[in-house]
Amino acid sequence: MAFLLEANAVTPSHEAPILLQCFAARLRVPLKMANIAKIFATRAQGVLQAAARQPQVATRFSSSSTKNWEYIKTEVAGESKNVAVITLNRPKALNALCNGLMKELSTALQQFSKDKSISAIVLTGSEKAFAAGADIKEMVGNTYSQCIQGNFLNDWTEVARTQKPIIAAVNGYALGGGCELAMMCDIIYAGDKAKFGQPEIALGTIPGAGGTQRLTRVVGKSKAMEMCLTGNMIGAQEAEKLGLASKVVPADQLLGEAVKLGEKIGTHSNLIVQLCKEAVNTAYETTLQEGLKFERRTFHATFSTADRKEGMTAFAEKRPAKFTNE
Ligand code: CO8
Repeated sequence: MAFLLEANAVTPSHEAPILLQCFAARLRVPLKMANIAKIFATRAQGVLQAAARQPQVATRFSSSSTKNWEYIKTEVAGESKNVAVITLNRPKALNALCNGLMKELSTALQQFSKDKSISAIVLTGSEKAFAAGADIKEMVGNTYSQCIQGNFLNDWTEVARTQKPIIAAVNGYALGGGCELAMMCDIIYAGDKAKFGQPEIALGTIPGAGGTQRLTRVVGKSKAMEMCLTGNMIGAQEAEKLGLASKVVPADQLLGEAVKLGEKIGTHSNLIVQLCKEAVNTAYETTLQEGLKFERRTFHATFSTADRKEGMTAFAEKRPAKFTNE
């Protein structure tokens, strides 16, 4: 059993149930429900203990880290100052995603991830552009061997790896890598003039950070093919109709609405929000049966948390819940 627990501690959560079955089969041990529940309870506690060990950073970034940003701006927003806002800030290039910008974005995400006072993160750009794609001028001279040896794209994965919920607030152009960046977020709110597209085909290349994969899963093959093979853009209303964006709001209200959404998420237990995000993301990584199994076990694991107990007790006592993220 210790062997199983140890393996589970280092296994990506969505693979855990499959792995457990493999171990059980190899060891000829029947995998009892109680064992599984215990494992997931241990895992939930591990998540919490790891979070407790992380150093607290100030709610607002210290002035030294703020003034060092060259390509982004960071601030905290919301009544409880629990929503981080990262603004891509390279207006002359329509927020083209150069290496420096992506490195800063990764650093800011890591800092906000460690900050226990932050419940959700909003990623936004300017009114004209969320981001007009990867920086074409920076890429123009790249060779195949440089891409491979320089691990090109390596700094692009932080958004998808972040455990806290990330809301993309998209005004203006979200093209190429910009559209892909928005799709790495958990929820997309679109300003009414937003335009989404994968125009790489016109540059003699293809999407490289999820445009052929995440877009296809969201809008289906026919629409994804049309967008990727023509480079045509779609507007905010169509993006909402296709399920790419969950809401369209007037451009000047977009950031406020995104922050409000972050605040609403922040009223819940950060711990349970994290588990819930993981469960929804698992739907994109596995079969329905394995996903359902993962969801059930994660649901069971919530019964090892103080916040599950508090949430249900508060309901029964007709009072607001006071979550402690434990
Ligand atoms: N890269 C570099 N510079 C850009 C980019 C870009 N993607 N987009 C715009 N700019 C620059 C322009 O060159 C211009 O600079 P300058 O004033 O110095 O000439 C400035 O931003 C303003 O742009 P425009 O004058 O073109 O503005 P318009 O309003 O006329 O047009 C458009 C706006 C339609 C958005 C137009 O700029 C455009 O088509 N941009 C390119 C869009 C595009 O093709 N994006 C895909 C890029 S490839 C990609 O994202 C691959 C991702 C792969 C994964 C990630 C790998 C790292």
